[in-house]
Amino acid sequence: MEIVLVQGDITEQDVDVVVNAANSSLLGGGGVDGAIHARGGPEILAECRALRVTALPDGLPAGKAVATTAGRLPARWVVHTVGPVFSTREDRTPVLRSAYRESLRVADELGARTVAFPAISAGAYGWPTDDAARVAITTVLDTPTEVQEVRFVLFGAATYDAFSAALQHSRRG
Ligand code: AR6
Repeated sequence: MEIVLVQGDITEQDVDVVVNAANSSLLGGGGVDGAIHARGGPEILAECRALRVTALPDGLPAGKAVATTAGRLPARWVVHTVGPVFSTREDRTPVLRSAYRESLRVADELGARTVAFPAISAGAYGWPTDDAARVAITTVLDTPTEVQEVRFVLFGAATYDAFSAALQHSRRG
């Protein structure tokens, strides 16, 4: 599997799966979530609402993932996952790892070959960028998957640089 780093907007990626850094409600929010629903159109929210009344009445727990249509996005599917809110009292790294792993598992179920990830939990959920990057890169490299390209789409230069350093470190190690 190849890891590609891009500085840009995840909603513009022409990939099989775009991963959404959602919240447990699945009913939208800011950041990546807001951008995906705004650009992808109402079909995505309609499917999320349907999931809430059928498979996920209590919402999507942190560390889990679920797929919907990608609406008007160039991608074929959106895989919604929920990262943990960063905490100084408790190490929630296993939940962050699970968000990446479960997203790849759902992507494999869909037969996806290309998957774009944002820096899950590194925005509103407050995860320090360098550690978010390290966890993201090491988890994806450790996860058995049929996905051929994992593209991390990072919004700013600081996040891009953190992922770049984490990727170089993993290649040295
Ligand atoms: N493309 C790529 N990256 C982006 C984009 C974009 N269009 N927009 C923001 N980022 P966040 P979280 C970056 O807050 O921390 C939402 O309200 C952003 O700069 O989207 O997991 C949800 O509904 C940061 O580096 O996700 C939840 O309530 C990274 O994406 C909550 O935020 C993740 O930031 C989830 O918080």
